[in-house]
Amino acid sequence: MMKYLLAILMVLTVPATAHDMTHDGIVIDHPIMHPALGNPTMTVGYMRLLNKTDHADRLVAVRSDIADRIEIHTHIMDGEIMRMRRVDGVEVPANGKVAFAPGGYHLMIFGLREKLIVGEEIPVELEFERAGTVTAPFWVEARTAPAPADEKKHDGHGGHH
Ligand SMILES: [Cu+2]
Repeated sequence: MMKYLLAILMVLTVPATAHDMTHDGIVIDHPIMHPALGNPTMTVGYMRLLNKTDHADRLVAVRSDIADRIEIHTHIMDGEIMRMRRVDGVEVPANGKVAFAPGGYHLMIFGLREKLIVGEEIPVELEFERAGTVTAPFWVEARTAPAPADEKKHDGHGGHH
């Protein structure tokens, strides 16, 4: 019951327009996370970041009450093999954009504290160097593509190859 009420409150506090959010010229477009797959304590999140200002900005940290920690990852090619690597931040160029999408940048969510249900919205704090901290609702969406093989390699303890 409590969870039901919280869900209603969250819906009421989210702008009813489009599924994006603007903060000091930074647009967080279509932020989503997927239900866990395999390992129930970890999952991935994606979004697009648009910078409508004349100054480059940088996403430097991501947090949510839903998880112990959220890391920013990218993929790199190691010879023929695609590997994940944690990065300290991601630059969003002035008047530019950066996509977090399968095969590229993604949010790696570790230590999930509850099961994610499709349709829920999870508040996530994104910290930018210039724009500061903004809380964006990440929609829990079903996976539309098979999970990347590398996601399954994450062991949930930060072990990275
Ligand atoms: Cu990763």
